[in-house]
Amino acid sequence: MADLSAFPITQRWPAQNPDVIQLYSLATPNGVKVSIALEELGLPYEAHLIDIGTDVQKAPEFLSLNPNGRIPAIIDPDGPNGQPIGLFESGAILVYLAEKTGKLLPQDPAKRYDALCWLFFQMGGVGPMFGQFGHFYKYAAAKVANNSYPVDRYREESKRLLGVLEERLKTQEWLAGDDYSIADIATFPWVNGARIHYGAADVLTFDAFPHVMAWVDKALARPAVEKGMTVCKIG
Ligand SMILES: N[C@@H](CCC(=O)N[C@@H](CS)C(=O)NCC(=O)O)C(=O)O
Repeated sequence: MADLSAFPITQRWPAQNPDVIQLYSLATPNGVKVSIALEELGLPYEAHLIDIGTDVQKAPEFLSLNPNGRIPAIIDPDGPNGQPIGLFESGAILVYLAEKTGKLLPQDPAKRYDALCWLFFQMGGVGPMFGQFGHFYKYAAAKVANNSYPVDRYREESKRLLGVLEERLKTQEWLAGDDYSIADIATFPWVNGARIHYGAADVLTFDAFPHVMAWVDKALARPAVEKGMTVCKIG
């Protein structure tokens, strides 16, 4: 049985089965990326629900795994050289899982880098911009009731990013080309999240991006996605 005692997070969220990947997450657009990837890859894992609404992600035990105090994070008891490894940042976790299994990332070097371009486009663009848009449009709406600038800025930037995705998906079935990859897994939950969490399909003019919406629906229809979206869900 794997020894995870070097990871203080396991004191607060004990591993029932320390031999499988430990997932610390919540079913947010960043959180579901990892549960979807684990389901797609068929890797055994144990999920620990981290309710970020209670700020437990800022507790010392959680910070010991992710000093940035955010979900998702994982421990793989069977990491490089068979040693346990802890990881945070959803993009890094997706690359790790893809490389561990040799799946969800093209083997061909040029195609692999293309997939990484789209993965980082999500990490540096879609995630932060959509996240700020959702913050001002929904969660902090009362605080900016007299100032439309934050909503205007992040709404327009989110629409611009949707336009970039639309152009790509006019000619490619998936973001990295022919094959579904971690670039898709990183990105479609954010577009879907704007719809279900922010109720912003109209304000982000989703109808103007038909290829993006068809791609989201195609991803959502995958059984592993359906399952992955329910892991670490509250209620
Ligand atoms: N770049 C990080 C972002 C993670 C992130 O922002 N997670 C949010 C939930 S979607 C979170 O944990 N928020 C809690 C907080 O900010 O305290 C990643 O992709 O893993």
